[in-house]
Amino acid sequence: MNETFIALLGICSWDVLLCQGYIKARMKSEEKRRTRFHSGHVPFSGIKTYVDPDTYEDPTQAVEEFAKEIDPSYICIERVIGAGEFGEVCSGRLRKPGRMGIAVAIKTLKGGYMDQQRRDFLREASIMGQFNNPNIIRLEGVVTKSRPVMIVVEYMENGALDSFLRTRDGQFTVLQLVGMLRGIAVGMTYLSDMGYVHRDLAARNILVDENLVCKVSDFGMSRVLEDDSEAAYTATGGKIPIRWTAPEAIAYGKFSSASDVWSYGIVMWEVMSYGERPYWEMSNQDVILSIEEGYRLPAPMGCPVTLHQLMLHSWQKESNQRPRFNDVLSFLDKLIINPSGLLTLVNDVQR
Ligand code: ACK
Repeated sequence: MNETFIALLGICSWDVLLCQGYIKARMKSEEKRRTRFHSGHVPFSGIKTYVDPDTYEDPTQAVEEFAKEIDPSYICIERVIGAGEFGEVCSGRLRKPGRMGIAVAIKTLKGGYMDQQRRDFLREASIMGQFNNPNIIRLEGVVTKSRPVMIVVEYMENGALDSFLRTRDGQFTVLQLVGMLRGIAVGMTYLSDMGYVHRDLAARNILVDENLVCKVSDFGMSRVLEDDSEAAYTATGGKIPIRWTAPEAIAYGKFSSASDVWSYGIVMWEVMSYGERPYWEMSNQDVILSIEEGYRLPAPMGCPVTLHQLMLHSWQKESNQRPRFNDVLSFLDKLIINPSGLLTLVNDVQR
């Protein structure tokens, strides 16, 4: 890939090299996994698997194991950029001795919290700290030994993907949008390989950096979706972001990487429509009923036919009929290498 083409995609050549290395490494371990599986051995991918912090008797141990403690004097908070369920989200700088300062986002736990709230807050750090991928938000560390308790992560200049796209309607090429989707697919392939199910994949939970690199974030909520304003209670008492969630996960709580693929299809739709709300003003109940009757979101304006087909594929009722994340990724890679597959737009076909 040449430099201009890479710049067009909004990813740097280093990322491409990393990703190419990653693709090869992953293919090898995927082969190993298949061989082991077919020869009757317990499948073991060779890729590190994610450890659920809830399996620790004392969840603070999980934090100690997976997150570095940061000396609070290294952190300089600059301004408040948002509000989370547990407290403010700020931007600032992390200056470790002998290192260049870096821009960071700092999530704080507001005072007067209960022990359980502190555990729930730090749960995200013990999940994030296990991941190491260019398309997953990087955890810098935590402050737990002094107040306020903080989670420090890399700073993403363009904030959340949904609002980012809404304020830039029509300003990117299809190839740039596909580059963003590819980044998310890289992150999700990594998570599914590690056996981690996100459960709340949506454009609002993707962060965008200054080079348009998209990274998956919001890991605290894989168990409880308290923090997501889109999450609504279902008949079975679970709290679920209905519009983004696969029918089997809504109906009987069957969350899996295949249900994350369904959500990925919705993210594709959000990206190609520049942050439009999925199913517009339909009520959650109507969304559930329409999906059950076979209705699926139509292609956004100007969307290539191939991309809408991929969305429809990821919204198959039967979860085992959906593509896996590595299939999605190779499909997008092929389109990026040969963008002629992006030329036919749905509107042309309809005309
Ligand atoms: O769209 P935003 O600016 O991006 O508003 C939300 C807000 O904080 C509340 O979550 C922003 N935010 C969260 N994490 C980060 C981060 N790592 N870098 C930059 N902004 C962030 C998010």
